[in-house]
Amino acid sequence: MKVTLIKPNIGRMEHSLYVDEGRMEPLQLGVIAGLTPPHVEVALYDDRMEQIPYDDKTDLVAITVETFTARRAYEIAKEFRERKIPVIMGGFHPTLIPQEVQEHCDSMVLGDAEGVWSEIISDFEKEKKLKPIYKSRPGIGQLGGYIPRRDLFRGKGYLPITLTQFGRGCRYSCNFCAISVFFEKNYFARPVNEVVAEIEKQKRRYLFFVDDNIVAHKEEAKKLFRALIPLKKKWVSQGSIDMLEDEELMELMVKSGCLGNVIGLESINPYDLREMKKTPNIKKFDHYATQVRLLRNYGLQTWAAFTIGHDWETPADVEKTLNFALESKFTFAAYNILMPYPNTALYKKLEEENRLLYDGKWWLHPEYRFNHASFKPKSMSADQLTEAVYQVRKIWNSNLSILKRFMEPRTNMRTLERALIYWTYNPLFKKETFKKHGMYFGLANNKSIN
Ligand code: B12
Ligand code: SF4
Repeated sequence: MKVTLIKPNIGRMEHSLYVDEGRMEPLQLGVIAGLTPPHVEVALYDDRMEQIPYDDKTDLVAITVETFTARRAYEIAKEFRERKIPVIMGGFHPTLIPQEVQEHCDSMVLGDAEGVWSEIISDFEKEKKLKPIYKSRPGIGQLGGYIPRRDLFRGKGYLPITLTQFGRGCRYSCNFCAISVFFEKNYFARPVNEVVAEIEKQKRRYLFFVDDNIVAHKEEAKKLFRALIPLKKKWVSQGSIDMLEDEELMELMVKSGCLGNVIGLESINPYDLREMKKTPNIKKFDHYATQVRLLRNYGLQTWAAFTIGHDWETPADVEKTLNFALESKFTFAAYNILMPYPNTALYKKLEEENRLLYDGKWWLHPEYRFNHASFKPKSMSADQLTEAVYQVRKIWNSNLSILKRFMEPRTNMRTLERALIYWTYNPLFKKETFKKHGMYFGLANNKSIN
């Protein structure tokens, strides 16, 4: 038996192959390959930089689907199903909106693959067919020490950083976040010894813990950080800003080799932060002055993440957010237009208020373009929001801004290694940001996915 695993891209440039130069290893496909019994042959194709060989012999196709890649995933599935190859889908989008996904595949997994993948393989081997739905608990996360098959990533030109995970989910429930829906506001941490064993099996010095919030359970995080110290690795992750309230946690984090984290600052307006239920950011709010000072003292290179388009936000406020980020000299920043992901509290609110554009399904709409507003904001128009965010990205990524932001002695200029990280990734992220802007989902000239 042969299983073909596929990571779809967001879209394509007309008919040509779109090459994502900042692509990272698709960890979920490595995990699924690791769960697959050794007698089953596994192939992996990544639509972000390679052609999918639809006519190669295979028995089953497994596609990972995010909301942004759903349209392209359906196109790929259609090609295989026309060739009578069954398709199974899993990932965030199927779990968020199974009724839609079901129409485009033969079978799907809700939750994590770990709980059901061996049953799927055995059903297929015995019956040559699958149940329409397999339900698994989300958050099990490689329990039992499954090691992702990283050999499948070789030669595909991924960034030289190993993706791994310690915890899954997050206890907070920010109203726009797909994570809190997928994991039902729960957090799960893997046993530290299994994570350490996995890290020791790979040779790279740089690691990316893809956790949604690596400090979601501070005591568990401390256990991990203590165990990382002797490994002498360098790592990045994502974490909520309340990490800074725990001095012991931060000192261990730095000692264990942390270079910096993606931190969801979201907004500098306390009304918007309250409205979106960004609980970790609201306590003793002083416009992040304390947190920016502490992050610098710890020498962490922060990737500040903002969501733009909240109810109280005007174009002038978007500019204020940019100025704050520039003054803070963050190493990287993401200015994401607020996106109503299916089944989130934000989606339901905008739906009730009749503010969703693109028939309420921007991810499927043939006219929707990446990084465009998909709902009617309250304090500006949808076009103004799209344009404001585009301008902010232009200024943030300008050569002058990159040079000025570098001049931060405790973070970006701290060591030669930090400077190299800064100068390698800022130009790369800049290039990718503008390459993807305005991209249609799926094949640009494909108006129908059915
Ligand atoms: C690392 C990461 C990135 C990396 C890229 C990673 C890569 N390999 O290329 C970067 C930073 C570049 C990135 C970019 C973006 N990301 Co991202 N990313 C993540 C993150 C944090 C981890 C992904 C991961 O490796 N997880 C570990 C694996 C093991 O878990 P998993 O994917 O959930 O897979 C398990 C199950 O879902 C299931 N499963 C998954 N697929 C399949 C398939 C089959 C067949 C089966 C059976 C089971 C199955 O089993 C797996 C094993 O347990 C996730 C959040 C998360 N917790 O996963 C967000 C996440 C996937 N990203 C998200 C988004 C929005 C984006 C962006 C669009 C952001 C933006 N505006 O630019 C971009 C573009 C994404 C794209 N497709 O091009 C959202 C997607 C939301 C949604 N509803 O789809 C998430 C969920 C974050 C969030 N807070 O909402 N991302
Ligand atoms: S803190 Fe981050 S991961 Fe947790 S619910 Fe909020 S946005 Fe999602």
